Amino acid sequence: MSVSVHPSITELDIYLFDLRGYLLLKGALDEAEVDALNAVLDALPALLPGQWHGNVHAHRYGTSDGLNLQQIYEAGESFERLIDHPSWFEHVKFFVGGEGTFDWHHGPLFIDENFANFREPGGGIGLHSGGDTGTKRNQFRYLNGRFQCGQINILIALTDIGPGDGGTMIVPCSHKSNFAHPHAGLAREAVDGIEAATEIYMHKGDAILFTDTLSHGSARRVNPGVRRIVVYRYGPSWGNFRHGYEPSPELLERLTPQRRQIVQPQKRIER
Ligand SMILES: O=C(O)CCC(=O)C(=O)O
Repeated sequence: MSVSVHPSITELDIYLFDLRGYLLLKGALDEAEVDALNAVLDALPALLPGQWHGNVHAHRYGTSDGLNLQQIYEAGESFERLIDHPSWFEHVKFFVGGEGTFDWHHGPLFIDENFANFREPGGGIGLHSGGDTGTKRNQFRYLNGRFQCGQINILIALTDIGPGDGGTMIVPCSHKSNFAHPHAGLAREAVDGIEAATEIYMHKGDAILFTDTLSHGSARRVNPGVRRIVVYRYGPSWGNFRHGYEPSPELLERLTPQRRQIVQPQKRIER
């Protein structure tokens, strides 16, 4: 069976994603959308890791990566719209793939993690992932004429990210690497100066679409102020939550059918 290619996905998108493991989606969100997302974040109380505000959970991965607000799609309609945003939805569906196969048993996609991240001066995250591990959960795969990737990330800038701001860094093509980068490791806390890694500068509203297999991390933020990003991670509909969260009944109630299916692909079986 041949796979359908949505008209918004160009031959160049396919070529570059396959080659480099990522696409930069310039202006994925417009100014009004970015302002609305920032307004929601501004209105939230300051939270410490482990605290909840409604159905949003404050969390950290390490010591330097900054605060994450997990389950951020619970924070309001402007975050709900990101679930199937037209700037990336068809691309994500295409690269996760699975159309017409058992992978689509419960629909095309599932979001296993979604969060806003606040990166303060001094913060960063070390280089992680890479094709060498063969990890199935986030694998990059192109087989028999179709993409079948385990995890596609959408990382959206909510602030401008330029030199000194602690931009996302990637090693282009490393989703196909057979060897671990000798300088990889979260213990390094930032990717600055690591051979072959490039920093991606973004205007607020730009997004990076990337296979999670790609070696990635961020530069250390040295400028004053806080970098804000949002990350939604998509995989096949049979996936499970990275951290064991559940969508709230209120969220499920107010979502459109398409969004509800991405947030909770499998219907609960009543006894
Ligand atoms: O903070 C960043 O720019 C990188 C985010 C990251 O490492 C991830 O999403 O896994």
